[in-house]
Amino acid sequence: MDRAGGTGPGAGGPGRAEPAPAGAGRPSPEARPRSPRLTVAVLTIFPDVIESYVDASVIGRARRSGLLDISVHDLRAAAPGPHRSVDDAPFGGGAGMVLAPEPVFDAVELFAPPRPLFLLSPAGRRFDQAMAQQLACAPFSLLCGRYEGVDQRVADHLADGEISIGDYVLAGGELAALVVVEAVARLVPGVVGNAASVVDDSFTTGLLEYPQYTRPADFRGLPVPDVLRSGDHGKIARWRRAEALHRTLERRPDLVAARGGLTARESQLLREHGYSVPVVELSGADRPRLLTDEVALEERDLP
Ligand code: JCQ
Repeated sequence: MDRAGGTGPGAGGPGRAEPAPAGAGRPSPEARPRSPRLTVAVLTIFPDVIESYVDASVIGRARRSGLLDISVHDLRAAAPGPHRSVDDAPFGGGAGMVLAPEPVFDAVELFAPPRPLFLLSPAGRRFDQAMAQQLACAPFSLLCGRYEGVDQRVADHLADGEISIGDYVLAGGELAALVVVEAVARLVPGVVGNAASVVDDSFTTGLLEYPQYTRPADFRGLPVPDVLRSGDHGKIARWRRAEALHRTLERRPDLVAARGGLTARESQLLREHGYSVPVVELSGADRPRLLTDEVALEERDLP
């Protein structure tokens, strides 16, 4: 997904000025901040898994530049014995093993990771963009569970909270921790090249993103929409807004409902772009209320 700033279609279009280079008006990527803009610690029995992904991704570049302080700690570090075992059979019986409290408490006492410390768990609070934005503001730590579970005393008396990345079960918290680290890290100014791309994101605007195209203008007979090659930036912005609204209505009507439905201007914009507008119940001239269930089921064609 690497994109060099200012080299895409339209940047060097005929008769148009080059856009400002990415990073204009901001410190260059090489300018190191005196202190990191975000500190995160990850505790895991697979530190190499976390390290290798972090190193290979955009997070690694930001870490090397001093923007991010990401430390990865081995939960086995404090575990005794030649086997450094961290798990044991569950009291009361049952399948599988449980991550024992002692190595986890010992590791937290040894490494003193920044608080709050969150356990990754399917039983946690659901991670979303709003949580990512909150986490991007201050140091925190992530504890990766494994096996069939983690001794409850870890959640009750060591962790400050539990985070779930979704309603499914992983073999361990490592992938969940990487999801959280990446979603949070890219919100830290300077970690991704273009600050606008973070602001325009889905879930920040409350809408899914509009479709994107790059060269060639015709790929195996599949054309790029003419409007994007028109050079009319007002028209392009309106088309993108209409596409984002249309997609979100089709695929995630819950997101439209969560932002209070469509405004009269948004309904108008959809109609101007040839889209039908879902049945709405007017509850105010400016922000008509949209009946979520009807969005998917009933669409009414308007002139
Ligand atoms: C995180 N969504 C799923 C697996 C037990 C804490 O106990 C457990 C943790 C895991 C790893 O995390 C997940 C997960 N968000 O599976 C089993």
